[in-house]
Amino acid sequence: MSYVQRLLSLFTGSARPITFAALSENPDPKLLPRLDQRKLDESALSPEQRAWRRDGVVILPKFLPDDVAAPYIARRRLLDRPGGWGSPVPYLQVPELKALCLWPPLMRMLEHLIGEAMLLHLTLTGWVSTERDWHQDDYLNPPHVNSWYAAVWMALDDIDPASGPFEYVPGSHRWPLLRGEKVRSFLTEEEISGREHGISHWPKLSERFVTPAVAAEIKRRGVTSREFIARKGDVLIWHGRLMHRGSIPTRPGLERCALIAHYSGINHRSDMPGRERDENGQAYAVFDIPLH
Ligand SMILES: O=C(O)CCC(=O)C(=O)O
Ligand SMILES: [Fe+2]
Repeated sequence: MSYVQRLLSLFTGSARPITFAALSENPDPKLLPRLDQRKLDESALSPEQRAWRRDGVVILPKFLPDDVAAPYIARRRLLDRPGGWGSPVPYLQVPELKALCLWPPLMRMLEHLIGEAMLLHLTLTGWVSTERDWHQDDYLNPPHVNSWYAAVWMALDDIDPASGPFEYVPGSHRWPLLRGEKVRSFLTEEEISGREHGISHWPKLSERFVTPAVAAEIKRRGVTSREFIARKGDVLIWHGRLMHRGSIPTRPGLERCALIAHYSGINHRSDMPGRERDENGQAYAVFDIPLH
């Protein structure tokens, strides 16, 4: 929508709230992973695959052994910055981070859920909540990613409920999918093209109408959300279409000692041609982004 059109709609009083329906669609089921198919023989599925299908999350208590997480925790503690590295891909320069994100049992679990080997391409290393309000991650990616996507929330210490835990709506991975193209149609050209350090502005700018649209949809459906109050070593894996947020801490500044890593199906990221493999054969995307 152009600036003039928006201005006009304000004057004519036709500015209605933008609904979730206007921002989302049902993707072609043929393009979705096996566990997202409506019809499926569930008898042969593992408990984790059933949970994934039912809830859009898998919770793995005490999945990370202390000695696997310890090298990264020690390295991250040296960085005296609650927000973590500014780079979206610090795993390129921090070997302890890369090793933890590509830990083979975790990678095997991701493949077990998505149905193909996964490619690491984003990490969030802050030890505070992102405070990013309701969204599905999938729409922040190109449309062909289409649920060939998973993100992992690793508790590196016991999580205080006042620190702004991860919050999600179980089963919302079966809702229609927010689409970047639809979201951008409500922004101006300048808002869409704006970038800083190679990062687009539109996801942040669109929160002003995406957040209320999703909040209204949650209310309309009468569903309740859940918080992940994790103990050290617990892991939560969530679906690219799951509605979730980093909740607002009730005690601001309280440490939330977690690592978040995002992955896509290795055959579904033609937009990320630069890749390498670690010594275990696990794949990660390579970008020309220095550590910062
Ligand atoms: O802060 C959080 O727990 C949520 C982070 C998030 O939305 C994401 O990593 O996609
Ligand atoms: Fe997210």
